Amino acid sequence: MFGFPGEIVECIPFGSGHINDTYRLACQTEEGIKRFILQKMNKNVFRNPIELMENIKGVTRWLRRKITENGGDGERETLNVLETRDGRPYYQDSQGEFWRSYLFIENASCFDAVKDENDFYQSAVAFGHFQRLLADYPAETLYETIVDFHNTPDRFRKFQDALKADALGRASQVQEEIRFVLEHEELSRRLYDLQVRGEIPLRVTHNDTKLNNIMIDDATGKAICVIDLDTVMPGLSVNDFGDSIRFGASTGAEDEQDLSKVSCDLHLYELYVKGFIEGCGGALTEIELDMLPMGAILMTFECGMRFLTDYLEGDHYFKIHREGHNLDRCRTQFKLVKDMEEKLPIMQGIVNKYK
Ligand code: ADP
Ligand code: GN1
Ligand code: MG
Repeated sequence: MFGFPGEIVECIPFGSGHINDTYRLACQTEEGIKRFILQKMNKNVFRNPIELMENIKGVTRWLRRKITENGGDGERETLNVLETRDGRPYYQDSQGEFWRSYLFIENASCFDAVKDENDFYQSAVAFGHFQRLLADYPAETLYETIVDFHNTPDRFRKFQDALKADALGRASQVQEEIRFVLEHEELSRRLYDLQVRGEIPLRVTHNDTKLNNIMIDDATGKAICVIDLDTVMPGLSVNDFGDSIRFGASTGAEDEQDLSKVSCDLHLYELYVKGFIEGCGGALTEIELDMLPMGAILMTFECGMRFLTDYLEGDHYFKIHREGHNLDRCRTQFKLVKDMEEKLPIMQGIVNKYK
């Protein structure tokens, strides 16, 4: 097991991630309470947890070194992996499940929606900066933890497979959503084609840049730590940008049932554009900058398509908390895509202001 200090006095489910089972653990030690995150990794999603933890160990070691060199706090500004008593970064239980543990980042919070717009701006700077810190990371040493994770045309094919199989007979009730996906086939290839032609660079990116994957310091309001490093792999900066817009610049929750509440807030979008470009520190190429709005549209489209695929397949990828949850999530994403398609010229104008 992990080398937790003292006596474990509390272990409660924690956070609102869709993938792993997360717990907050408290240990009573002589110096007082010490807290940790304990996570059961989702083995349905992550087929090779050992490789995954190799990635996280490598990336966090790299980040800790850079953070400390820049005068930061390496225990708070990146994840710190706890080792087991026999020196491994994971623990495999008798059922074959893989667990890991991190130092709990105290006096900081994760948000499921933007409460203070400065938090959103700060998260943009931090996600951009994260990419900059990893710009010279040896990308060839990273395992691909989920193959074709943001390969949108491949996601499209997987959607078509799910539709063909229609395992639960749900397709007939979601014809409008299915039509929406099919109408967007050509668009779904836009970024992929640029990448294949080498017109847009592969970088080491986070690939899951939701607002609740960043911790905001309670005292200073600064985004201090990028978390959820399961999908750090070579990817596109515009996708990191786009995923943050998808989640954080929406006026409604990802699973809002009243679609009239869902649209892209252009003020929040602008704050994020400004922060992300600053955080990337001039590293983005002209084409990447021009493609930022397309990243927002495509990440939202891809995510909606993934929710719909999971709905058709019987909800075994994303955790659901009610009947039809993935369908509700899919609908908010498609509503956002429609809204952003209409706002595209304005979104491009905003990027031009800051590039
Ligand atoms: P998932 O992949 O399921 O989203 P995350 O790694 O994002 O899992 O963790 C889920 C939640 O747990 C986060 O949104 C955050 O609230 C909390 N969390 C994760 N790691 C830490 C940490 N080191 N310190 C404090 N809270 C954390
Ligand atoms: C998942 O793990 P979490 O909840 O931060 C998913 C993302 C989706 C997101 C949708 C590994 O993110 O790709 O965009 O849900 N993560 C994985 O909310 O599939
Ligand atoms: Mg998460």
